[in-house]
Amino acid sequence: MKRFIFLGPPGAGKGTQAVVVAQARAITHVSTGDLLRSAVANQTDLGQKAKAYMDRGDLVPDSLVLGMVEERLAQADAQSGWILDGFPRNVAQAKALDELLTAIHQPLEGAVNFEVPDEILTTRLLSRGRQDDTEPVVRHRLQVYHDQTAPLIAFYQERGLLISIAGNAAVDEVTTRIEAAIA
Ligand code: B4P
Repeated sequence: MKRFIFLGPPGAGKGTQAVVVAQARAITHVSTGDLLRSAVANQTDLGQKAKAYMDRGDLVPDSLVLGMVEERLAQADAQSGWILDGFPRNVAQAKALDELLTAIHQPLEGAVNFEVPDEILTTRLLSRGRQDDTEPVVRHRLQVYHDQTAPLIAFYQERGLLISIAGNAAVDEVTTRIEAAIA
């Protein structure tokens, strides 16, 4: 398999694992969170629009995120495979991704879903200390996850693409579990 999405709550380890798995498979890691943070740091038009949403722990509007992903997947390094880390994050994004992948003839092969209890997520995020990792913002991001992103578990299960991974273990152990599940 060479085209995946990594799904899961904030702090589940999607980004941590996506770096390792993408490198091992020589495919491209596409993190919408990283792309948005870089747009904010560079003060692009997109970054200026996205910043307030990210600071509050809200999802950035679909119209901004979709264009960014479409542009990224058109680049040369994405043609041999990819992991989409943190995208899609709601059903509208998932449907738009389906349409895009059909149009570019690159079907999705697996949706790796990280399962980690909320209390562990909060501890991990507060110790990471990114600008949007304050206690009230983390609480809000978890709520947004449960309301908007968790429905994607059923969405991908219905399509026969869901691969669930218990993510509450050491980083190396989680990598081993993913590699075994997607081998
Ligand atoms: P993201 O950048 O996607 O951030 P995240 O969900 O917090 O991180 P992740 O799950 O990747 O956790 P990580 O590996 O870093 O999103 C940030 C914001 O961007 C969103 O709130 C939103 O505003 C916006 N955004 C992004 N995508 C969007 C989209 N598609 N639509 C709309 N808005 C979007 O791990 C977290 C911590 O845990 C790290 O410190 C790590 O070292 C540690 N850790 C990882 N694995 C561990 C393990 N096994 N054991 C112990 N610690 C571990």
